[in-house]
Amino acid sequence: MINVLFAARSERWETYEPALRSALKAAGIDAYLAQDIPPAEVDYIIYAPNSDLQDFTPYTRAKAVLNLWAGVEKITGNATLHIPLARMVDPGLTKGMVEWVTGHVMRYHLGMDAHIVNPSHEWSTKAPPLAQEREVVIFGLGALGTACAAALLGLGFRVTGWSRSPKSVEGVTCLHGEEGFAEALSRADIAVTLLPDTPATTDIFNAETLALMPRGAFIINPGRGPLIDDAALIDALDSGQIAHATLDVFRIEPLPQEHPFWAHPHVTVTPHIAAETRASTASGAIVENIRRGEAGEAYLNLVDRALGY
Ligand code: NDP
Ligand code: OXD
Repeated sequence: MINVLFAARSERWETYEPALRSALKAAGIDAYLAQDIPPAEVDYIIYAPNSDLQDFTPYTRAKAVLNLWAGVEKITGNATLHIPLARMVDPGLTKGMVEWVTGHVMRYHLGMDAHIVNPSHEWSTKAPPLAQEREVVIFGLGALGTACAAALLGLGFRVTGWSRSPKSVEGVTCLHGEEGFAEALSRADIAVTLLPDTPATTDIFNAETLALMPRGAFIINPGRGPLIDDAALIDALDSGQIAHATLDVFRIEPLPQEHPFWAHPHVTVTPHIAAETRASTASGAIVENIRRGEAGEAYLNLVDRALGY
């Protein structure tokens, strides 16, 4: 029997408890699962970075921390954590992100706003271009970015992806590293930012780099707020360099009422709802890592603490 501590916020327990129990049962793992277990008796910690648990020191027997979130920026710097940390890759989360990203790309591509809000009843017969005439660049070609790339390719868009290390994804122009960044920016009629928040990605979209995008480009950011220099984005929106931005994530969340993004005519704010971890599918991912830990196999989706993701 192993002891599995559920250390995410207690309001998540009701949803996760039955899903985790059934995934543990399906995997044939005999586990005591609870929200409160003496720290020295815990084998695995199911975690969310907004948990009250911030000091891992007393968890002397724990083998791994299994994060319910894809983003790990709030935990990678925790100096009390010395055991493996796995991030969330959940089919439900991925599907949600694909749907959200595709919807917002299509809004821009089809110019939907012009017809949804048309107070002067303008009869403009200019049809939108076909997707093949538009390039979408996905910054971050990981679990989520790659799935979004596949969906957008399926709709006919030209798709470029940018990552830290070299990648090969069928149908996608793959660029990487600093040397590929300027080219990726220059191709981005629509930019989708699915990078993690790390020291290397902070303010990566700033005055200098936004200026390298095609004039009138669109930005969709479901990644993390600090990827974008807020003031530089507002300047770029005011000058028309960037036509519109859809932002789901922010440096401070909830986005403060006085933040200029709320009132900016060329910004759409969504409240960090692009995608969420779904208990039914995420529990399978968590339990697979517990199974691996018990079998002495490598964990899936381990975080590289030095890289920060
Ligand atoms: P992954 O770790 O699978 O992918 C991250 C991608 O970013 C990889 O392609 C990686 O490159 C690339 N990358 C990282 N650092 C750099 C860098 N310095 N330069 C260039 N590329 C870099 O993450 P996911 O796809 O699962 O998630 C991405 C992010 O989405 C999460 O970190 C989180 O912040 C956000 N998110 C937001 C949600 C929301 O609701 N708004 C929901 C879930 C996640 P490489 O492939 O070479 O490693
Ligand atoms: C995540 C998120 O990181 O919801 O999973 O942003």
